[in-house]
Amino acid sequence: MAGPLTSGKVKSKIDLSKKKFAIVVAEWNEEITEALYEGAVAGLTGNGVKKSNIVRKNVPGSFELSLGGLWMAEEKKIDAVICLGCVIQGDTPHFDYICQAVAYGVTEAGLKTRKPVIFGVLTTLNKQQALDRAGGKLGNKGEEAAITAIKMLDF
Ligand code: DLZ
Repeated sequence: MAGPLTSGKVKSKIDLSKKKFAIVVAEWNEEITEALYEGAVAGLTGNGVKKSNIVRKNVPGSFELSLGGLWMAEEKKIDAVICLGCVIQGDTPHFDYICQAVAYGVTEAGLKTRKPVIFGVLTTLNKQQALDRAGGKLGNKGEEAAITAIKMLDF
């Protein structure tokens, strides 16, 4: 196996039924980000998180995940934040600027608030690569992001 367990049931010392999660979803490439969202919710509820303890917020694009993620992490009642987006490479350097900015911003949001703020952003060369990772043949990175959040709470 190339990495840690990223789907299914996670062993955890904490009572996940008491933990509150925010999922921030970018509206760009909506077909993909909605599938990531479904995967993230399944990953959380499959591990005992109550649906009523999951708050969803939308932002226009992945670039806005940094601030949306920070705002949610600053909420006292929120224990962890999952940021979901999909950036698909185009013909201009826009892709690189967005990917770098959101990776930096999501990291900053976690460090600033000292809470898990998870980078659930697909950065792909084309739409097929994104579909493969959003419930397709390579799994669902939204679910992986949810499992990562749980593991960080269990640190
Ligand atoms: C502008 C833009 C472009 C070209 N591509 C994407 C993309 O593939 N995925 C995504 O989430 N957002 C994209 N955006 C929008 C930016 O993230 C952002 O919303 C705008 O630049 C406004 O700040």
